[in-house]
Amino acid sequence: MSESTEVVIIGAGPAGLTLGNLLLRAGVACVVLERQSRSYVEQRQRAGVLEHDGARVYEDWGLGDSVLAGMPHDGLLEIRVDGEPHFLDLPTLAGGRTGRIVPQQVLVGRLIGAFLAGGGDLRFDAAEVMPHDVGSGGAPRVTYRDPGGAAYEIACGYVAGCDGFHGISRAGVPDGELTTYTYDHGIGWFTVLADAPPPRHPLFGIHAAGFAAQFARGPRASRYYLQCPAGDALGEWTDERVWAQLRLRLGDDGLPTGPITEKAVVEMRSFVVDPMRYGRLFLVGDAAHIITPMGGKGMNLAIADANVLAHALRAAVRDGDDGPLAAYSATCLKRVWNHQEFSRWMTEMMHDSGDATLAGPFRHRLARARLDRLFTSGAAARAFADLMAGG
Ligand code: RFL
Repeated sequence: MSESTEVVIIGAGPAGLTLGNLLLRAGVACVVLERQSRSYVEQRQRAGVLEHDGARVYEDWGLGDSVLAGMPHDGLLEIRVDGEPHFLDLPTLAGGRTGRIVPQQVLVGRLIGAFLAGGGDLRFDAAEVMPHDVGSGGAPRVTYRDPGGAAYEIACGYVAGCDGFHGISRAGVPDGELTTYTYDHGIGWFTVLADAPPPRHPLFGIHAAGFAAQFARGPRASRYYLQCPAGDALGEWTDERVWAQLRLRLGDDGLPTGPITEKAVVEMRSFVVDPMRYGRLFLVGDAAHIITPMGGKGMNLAIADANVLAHALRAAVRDGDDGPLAAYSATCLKRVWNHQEFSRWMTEMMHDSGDATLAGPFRHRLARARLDRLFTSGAAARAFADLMAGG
């Protein structure tokens, strides 16, 4: 079956769904193709904080009510060093720029609801999705099969590759067109989701046994992170060991527990492609870059990219102005590298200040000084809060 539209969006994660909603608002026709089912994407639990700049994207496009209603604002951040609490009042330090506590699956569910309510064309269970002829001078089209096996072809002006790190969009770009930057942070993280009461405030634990953290994922669930040796296997982490290490590293003998619903090893790796474009294919979110979860920037970068691309596509399609599209990659990469630097800076501070055997005595002292500066220098704390809010 042959069809046509202005923009085909591959992937219905935060990047693709944000872009789809913004294009709908901008009056630019688009089709979103997602290989998974609706219930699968609505249950995929990952990030949990929408930074101030991310929330502004939805407010600026008139989606604040449908996407953000009832989502609590962030407030204090607790950093517990050897069991001793330190608090940073992020919204006050950032001059009133507050983020929102928004579990990623809730955001995705609301974006799907808003897109469909606005008449958006979103096709789940799309198999064998493949972009064609996206290079300069080509006439792009995207092919796929529906769940019944019927073949579709959609001719379009532009393709947005919003299909995550393992997607097909970036993989189809000819060798030599993109420069890739990768960095292995040399540590491991083990993450656990549990139906256990969330902390009063997002909580980071600095301890000689290693870094740990606990964040709310809704009113009755928590996500935990535990530093572990790079390459650690899941089997090494029994439930008993998880809770014992969390109690130790978070300095809380009475830490409430609950049924563990997910365990995973997180790759502490960074990756960036430059440019985030090949001809009429634009890479958005994790398809173009991944960042460690430290600082909570992955989902927020995806939303920021989608916003830049929506503005640029509106200018190109409605006003015939290709300037913003030409600047898309450079505009996004400025923020991407700023956040990569912040995430790396924070990773060093949070890990090296804990386990001195890994960092060595000199780096351990440096990291303690960096941490101390956050608690004693207003200027340092304000810079930190500014970056947490979006930079
Ligand atoms: P996504 O969310 O991976 O969505 C990509 C979508 O594309 C679909 N897809 C395809 N569709 C059609 N055809 C194909 N061939 C396709 N291949 C893939 C997929 O099914 C999917 O629906 O990418 P997007 O939209 O760029 O969003 C990025 C974010 O999901 C990601 O950056 C964050 O989740 C990262 N992340 C965190 N980010 C934060 O901001 N704060 C956090 O605290 C945070 N914690 C995390 C995280 C990621 C984690 N994992 C599992 C990678 C914690 C974890 C454990």
